[in-house]
Amino acid sequence: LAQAAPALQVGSKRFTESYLLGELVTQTLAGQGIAAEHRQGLGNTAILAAALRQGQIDVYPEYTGTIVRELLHRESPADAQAPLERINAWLAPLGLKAGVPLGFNNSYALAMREADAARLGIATISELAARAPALEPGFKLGLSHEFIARADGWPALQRAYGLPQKAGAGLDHGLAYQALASGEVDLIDVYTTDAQLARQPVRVLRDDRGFFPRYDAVLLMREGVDERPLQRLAGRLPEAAMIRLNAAAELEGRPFAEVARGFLQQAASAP
Ligand code: PBE
Repeated sequence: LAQAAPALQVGSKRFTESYLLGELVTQTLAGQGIAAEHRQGLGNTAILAAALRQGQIDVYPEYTGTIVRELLHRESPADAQAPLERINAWLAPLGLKAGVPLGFNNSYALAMREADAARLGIATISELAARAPALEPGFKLGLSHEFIARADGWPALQRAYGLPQKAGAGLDHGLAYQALASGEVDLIDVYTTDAQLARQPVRVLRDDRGFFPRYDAVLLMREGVDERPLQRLAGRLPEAAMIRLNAAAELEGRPFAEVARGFLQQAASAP
């Protein structure tokens, strides 16, 4: 008797977009009769990468800049812009590969309340560094835990721009906009596909020194995973489409599985 193949284990990180992409992957497989299970919100990047390498999961949504900087520890600016074939040559010794570029970039950025940014004349990260002496002594950063600790996060950004501010205690990214709006903190790190960016009076500071690499969304998987059934997701998510899905889940409170199903049904009937 042939044994049924074990269900493919799909992972996701603990933020809205990752949950949604994990659902899209799981449902795309299931729709083709491939058993798949979504292990939702397992943790941060380090935890997902370890789970993948240890075979606890088979695939999860990841971002090119995150792969190059955080997983491969390659620091040169050129490496972060490397095409997928190069990235895959670096991933091969780890038994991993990246594929199925989804169609959008989701970068880290810094943001302030619009009113403060306007009053202080801060539009770029360089200006944030230059105006530091003019900021109230209580000017408080509300950075997400992962951003504070990452190779492509706060410590390196601080060095690149000479930012004198202290990182302070980390917060959960899901709470950052609320903390900024209430005045509890004055500066947060954002993800550029966050749905709240369009709904709140915040100013995203221009990365005028080009510190952040591209973070193109891809699927990171174990070498043995057949990526062909997932190819139908390739290029299907332009940035605006991803922001809409994030809004449906985060602002309208719709369940991830339902938002993903709606998207896939629409995609199936589109040319
Ligand atoms: N990002 C930007 C990060 C979080 C914000 C999506 C590239 C990541 O998950 O790697």
